[in-house]
Amino acid sequence: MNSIILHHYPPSLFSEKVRALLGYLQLDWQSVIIPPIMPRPHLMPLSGGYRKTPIMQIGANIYCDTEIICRKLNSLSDKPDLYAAGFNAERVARWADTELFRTTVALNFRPEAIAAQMSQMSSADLEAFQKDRAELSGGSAIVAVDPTSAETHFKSLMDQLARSLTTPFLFGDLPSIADFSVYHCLWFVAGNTANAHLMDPWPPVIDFMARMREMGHGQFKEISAEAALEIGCQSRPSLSDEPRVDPTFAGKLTPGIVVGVSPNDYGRTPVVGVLHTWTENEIIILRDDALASEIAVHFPNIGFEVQTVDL
Ligand SMILES: N[C@@H](CCC(=O)N[C@@H](CS)C(=O)NCC(=O)O)C(=O)O
Repeated sequence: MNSIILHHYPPSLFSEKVRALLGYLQLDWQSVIIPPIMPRPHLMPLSGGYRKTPIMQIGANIYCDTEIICRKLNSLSDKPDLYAAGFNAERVARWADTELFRTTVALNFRPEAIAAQMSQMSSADLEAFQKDRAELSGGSAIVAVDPTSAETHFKSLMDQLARSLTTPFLFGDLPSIADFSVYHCLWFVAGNTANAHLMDPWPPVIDFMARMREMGHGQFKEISAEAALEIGCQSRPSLSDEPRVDPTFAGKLTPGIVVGVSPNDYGRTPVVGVLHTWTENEIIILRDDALASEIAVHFPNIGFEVQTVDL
């Protein structure tokens, strides 16, 4: 079986969600450290232009967005189902990945927090980083939360969270997908020396973070971006199902039609390919890449837009 490859970089909070999940699920994986800004010349032939981080690769199957990455990892593990807590856990996960995420980014982008975070960067690197993120957001701010309100919101959210943590994890004695989404946002705040103290007044949150951190990142080895691209070139997509496009979600679109799939928030570059699958949770397109040959690119249904493309 082709192994799990994660394309990520250490300070990426969404990558931390997946690293922690790999630790909990005890799945072996291979790590490709990508640059925190574009260009990523060995990854784009695999992802078809999707530029957010992380990206997961299994042979010639590419998973874009942690929502679909986590579902896939859950399906590969013998551990209890992370989605067993049902709709509420999935909604809390979605809330954390959007609203809590925006609040924590606003906190970490306050001037004093940026200074703490970027102190190792040269001014040229900082400028390149800011230019890259402006491109990512299409010129507007990724996060439009006022930094002062962000601190107040964060404190209210911590208060609510502390009162919800009456069990080791948010939905009981075992982790659910919600815990990983909440964890990566708080990990981002905890990792910033100017903001780490903000959680101190809530011991249940601190204990929760310690439990999550103990999961580690599992067993992994580093490989190069070139080696990962070569694996993609040498593999063929593994798709268990015949094309399955459910009209409930796809409307009039049918398998075989050429579409562009893009996130509906930021980093909106469409990935173009032939529609293969569109179900309640997943969209899969097939791409023929000049460098990487045939690649199946997987996206979650929620948070993405699909447009037909005239070639
Ligand atoms: N909804 C996406 C969000 C991913 C995301 O925003 N990742 C940040 C890094 S933590 C990113 O892509 N930053 C720009 C980049 O790495 O190019 C997911 O769940 O994977």
